[in-house]
Amino acid sequence: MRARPMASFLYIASALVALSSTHPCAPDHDELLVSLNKKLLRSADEQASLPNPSVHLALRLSTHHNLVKESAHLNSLKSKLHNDIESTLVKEQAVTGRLALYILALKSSCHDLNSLTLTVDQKSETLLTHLKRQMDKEKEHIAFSHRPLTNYYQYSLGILALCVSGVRVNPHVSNKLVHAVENGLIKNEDSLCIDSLAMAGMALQCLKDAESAGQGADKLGVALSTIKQKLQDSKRTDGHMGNEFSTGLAVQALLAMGTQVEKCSDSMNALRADVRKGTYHNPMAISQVLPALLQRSYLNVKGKECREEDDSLVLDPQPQLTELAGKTSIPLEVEVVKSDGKATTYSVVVPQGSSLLQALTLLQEKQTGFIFETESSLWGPFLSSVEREQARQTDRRFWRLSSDGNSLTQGVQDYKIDAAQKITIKNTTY
Ligand code: B12
Repeated sequence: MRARPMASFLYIASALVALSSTHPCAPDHDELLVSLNKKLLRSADEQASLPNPSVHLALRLSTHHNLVKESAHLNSLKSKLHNDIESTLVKEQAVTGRLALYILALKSSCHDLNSLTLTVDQKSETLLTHLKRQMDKEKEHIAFSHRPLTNYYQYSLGILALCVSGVRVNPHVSNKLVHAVENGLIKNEDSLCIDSLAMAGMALQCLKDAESAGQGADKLGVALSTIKQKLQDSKRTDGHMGNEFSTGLAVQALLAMGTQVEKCSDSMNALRADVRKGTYHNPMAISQVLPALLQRSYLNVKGKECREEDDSLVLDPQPQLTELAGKTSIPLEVEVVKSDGKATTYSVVVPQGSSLLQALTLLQEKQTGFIFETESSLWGPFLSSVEREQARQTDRRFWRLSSDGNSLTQGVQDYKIDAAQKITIKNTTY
């Protein structure tokens, strides 16, 4: 039989193209991306009391879109979140992180930022003017008490939002972040500092790219190297940096800082492994992981043009959830340690698979004296008061959650009780 060189060449070439569109390390990569993207779109579609700007940002940074639903979500941000931020400003409470995320979300939809204003004391000013003012307050607070009004995560988000919007950032503001990085002041408990360092990395990289750093350029470069090193050093044997919930931001930061994070790298494999396990169901978690898996970062908002976008993402009908009857009962001990060190232990039996929130509600209903309250946040309910004792952020205190001595990596709504254990809720300083 005569060989047909042209046909063989075409065959090999098309096989190579097919191979390059899947990944040798993860043939299901694209499938996982679409599943996360759909979960995020579904969360945006549900009429939440407060639409989440981080969800919008991630939807807009994606390659697949549902333009009608994204535009409806944008409108909802412009009414509900806008009003929420305005009323927080009226109460003179810090709103740096939310305002920054709102600006990033608007930018990601190519919305004209100057067309929106926030009105406080009958004075209407643009969002960017308000953010600049928030950042000045944060900076004054650092000068006065060595820490921001909110935290370094939100401080970095503030710089990032101003920078990607093309606003010159006051060098005194950016210097305070560089100083915090260089002096190891960005520390939260456990791995929480990886998220904050990652956000600082994206903010400082944006400043470096804008070349507005002037004389501070050298210092910026040093701080960026420090962050890069710390992120790389935080890598666990399973490939996660910090923990499952900080890796997305850490990957985004490394990409923004010009470090190659290949699709088959340890960290990407670790993220995909957790997508398969279903670890990322909280919309806030998905919103931080999806851009990383797409090898994008929040810095990509800067050059976004919103032209000729794909419009192929559709939501499948939601599967009916059937309650499993006859669940196993799990005995749970709940220890509360108040600020004076006094500890009380309670017992409760809960159906296997209950959330910690459901377990605490059952315990409260038993009227043993245990009572609690939560406050809503972008991550879900935040435990704020236990046995009438508040752990206030203004006092740098919070109710720290742990199970058999290990700090929880999820909050009360997401953490599921699958086996007998002792939950400790301790009023802690940070
Ligand atoms: C700073 C921070 C804290 C600070 C917040 C106070 C402050 N003023 O600094 C403190 C130390 C109190 C804290 C506590 C906890 N945190 Co925290 N925190 C963060 C961090 C680094 C930034 C949050 C932020 O400012 N966001 C910006 C603004 C715009 O969003 P926001 O929703 O308005 O912000 C508020 C909430 O996020 C809330 N908050 C902070 N952490 C958590 C955690 C949960 C589960 C909830 C519901 C709310 C919440 O505090 C923020 C400030 O008011 C994030 C990192 C990240 N990737 O998001 C982790 C992060 C959200 N925290 C996390 C965790 C696990 C906790 C704890 C459950 C730890 C523990 N073992 O107790 C507790 C919450 C317990 C409780 N009482 O309900 C995880 C959540 C992962 C998940 N899947 O749920 C993250 C992602 C860190 C990580 N990589 O593990 N946290």
